[in-house]
Amino acid sequence: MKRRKFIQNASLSTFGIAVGSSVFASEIKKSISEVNEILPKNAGYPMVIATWNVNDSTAEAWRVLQEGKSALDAVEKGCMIEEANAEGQSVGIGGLPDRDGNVTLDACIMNKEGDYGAVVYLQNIMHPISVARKVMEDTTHVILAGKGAEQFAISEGFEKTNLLTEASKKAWEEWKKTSKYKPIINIENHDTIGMLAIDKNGDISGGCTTSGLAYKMAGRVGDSPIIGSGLFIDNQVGGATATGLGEEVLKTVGSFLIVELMRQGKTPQEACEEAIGRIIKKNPDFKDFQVGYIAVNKKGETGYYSIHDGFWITKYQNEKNENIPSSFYDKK
Ligand code: SD4
Repeated sequence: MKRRKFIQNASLSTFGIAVGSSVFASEIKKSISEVNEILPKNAGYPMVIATWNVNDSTAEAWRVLQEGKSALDAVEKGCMIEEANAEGQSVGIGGLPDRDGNVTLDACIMNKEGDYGAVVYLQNIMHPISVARKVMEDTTHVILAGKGAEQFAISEGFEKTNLLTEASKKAWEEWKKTSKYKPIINIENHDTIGMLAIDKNGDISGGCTTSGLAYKMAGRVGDSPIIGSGLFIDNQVGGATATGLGEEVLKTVGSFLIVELMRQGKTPQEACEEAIGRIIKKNPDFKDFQVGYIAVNKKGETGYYSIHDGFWITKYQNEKNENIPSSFYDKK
């Protein structure tokens, strides 16, 4: 019925254009809105999904997508919100330092062409995600580390910033009293930000940014900036990103695994569950650490899964910016 009405209106509109009448112009508008009604709703994109409860980040990415910009722009801008949030102690400024008191940041970004850029062990720069993008777009390399990454950032106009806030310094001084290294599960319900977006053209990009594990050894690099581990995008298939104990994600190349499982026909949810399953199989001691994955396929269908309770994701899709608790393996 609707389709017939649309066809009638469409032919009226064609005539309207010919005679230039405003009555017929309004018919054109009506017809366009009816086309939109007929086309499948919930195509799944544009959309953004991120690890943890980061509504401001997903809202920013969504805003960028609504401007018609690329998924790459969206994930960069979305990640930057958390990097600049001094209250968050696991990303960007305010991140908890390594055991020597230095805040060192890891980040990477991937675009729809499968290009990749990353910075590891970057100090004194607030937006590692943007430096990673510059590495991808303006150099012939894919990863820059430490001092070299910092020098590159400064040469690109990034400002030097002290990333160790009073709160993080205090927490580190408290930790030093025992100096016991133990990964903290679901730190303050907010952790590494991994973000995946699909723009209006259906193209996928992703970003991942973190200060890594609190009180890590100096020089330690986690999964977040490493292609295939903390993040992987294949624009033909989908994308995945990780949070949690990076060593375990690295050993199972988790994000690449998830994308390959989706390529073989698994849903994003099934793929995330299998990637967590691989970690569990290797680790009888899985009770002591957390890993969480999120994934999206080309249709905008999503999946998320973690080892333990407490992992949340934020999804902005179909005009709704939602925090959703992830399902998890360890039901106790
Ligand atoms: C890392 N995966 O450096 C990151 C940090 C993280 O829980 O997500 N911590 O291992």
